[in-house]
Amino acid sequence: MGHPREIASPPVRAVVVVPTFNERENVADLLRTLRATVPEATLMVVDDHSPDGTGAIADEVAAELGSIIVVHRDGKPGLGAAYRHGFRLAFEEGFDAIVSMDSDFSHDPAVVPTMLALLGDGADVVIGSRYVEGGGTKDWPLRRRLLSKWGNRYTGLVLRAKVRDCTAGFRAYRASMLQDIDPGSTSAEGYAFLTELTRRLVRSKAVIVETPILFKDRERGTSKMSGRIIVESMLLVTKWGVVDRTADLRRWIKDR
Ligand SMILES: Nc1nc2c(ncn2[C@@H]2O[C@H](COP(=O)(O)OP(=O)(O)OP(=O)(O)O)[C@@H](O)[C@H]2O)c(=O)[nH]1
Ligand SMILES: [Mg+2]
Repeated sequence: MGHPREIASPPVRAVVVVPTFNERENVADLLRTLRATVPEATLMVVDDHSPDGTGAIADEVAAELGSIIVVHRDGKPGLGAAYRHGFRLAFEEGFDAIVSMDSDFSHDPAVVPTMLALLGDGADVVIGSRYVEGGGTKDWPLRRRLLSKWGNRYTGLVLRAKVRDCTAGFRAYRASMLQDIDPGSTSAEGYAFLTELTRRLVRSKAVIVETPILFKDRERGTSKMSGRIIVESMLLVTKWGVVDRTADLRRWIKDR
């Protein structure tokens, strides 16, 4: 969406933010793979005191590899809260580019360099998209495929966003753009947090580029997806749609 700006400063310092909850079978492999794929990038694990010891494993790998920040969060777990925390730290540390991704290898680390290059070409945000040409999902049960595909269609329609994958968690942001839309003031707990950011990016007229990804179902560990998180997403998207349409109508009445 939009056109890359003519003068783009390539992001210099990048951080990859990875929220984890009970990912002991994935976290070490992921950190090592990321280090090999993007050796210059700092890695940040945001763990919600996973009972399975994910945080301690991340600490060990961090001590071995260096340039890995491990955040051990207290309090109520949640994807939205973990990202709000991680992004705040990334802003404080002054990174130029912030990548977000899942820790279960559904997001292929090999795509990160492409995403950073697209930021360098002038994108404000690069979305790893399942729903642009060349993208897709692999090994997902039909129920998940339908939920994600139609959930995304509904979200795009309601938010009037030309983004095909509004709920994607695999993204690279120009840090200044992400800071402008103020993730700290969002409220969603689950993946609706990502939709909330999409809505703000669209409203801020960010240059959004979608790059195709193949989303693979997790091979190890267990899903954290729940009915509550799905319902939260549907309710919030519908609420945003009503709020936006009401504002449009008010403007229309005022202008007449
Ligand atoms: N810190 C933190 N991370 C979480 C939380 N819930 C999920 N995550 C992480 O967020 C990422 C996405 O969660 P997943 O459970 O893989 O969700 P999903 O990809 O939609 O579903 P599955 O692939 O079916 O498991 C993974 O890296 C999780 O470990 C949470 O409450 N706190
Ligand atoms: Mg997953």
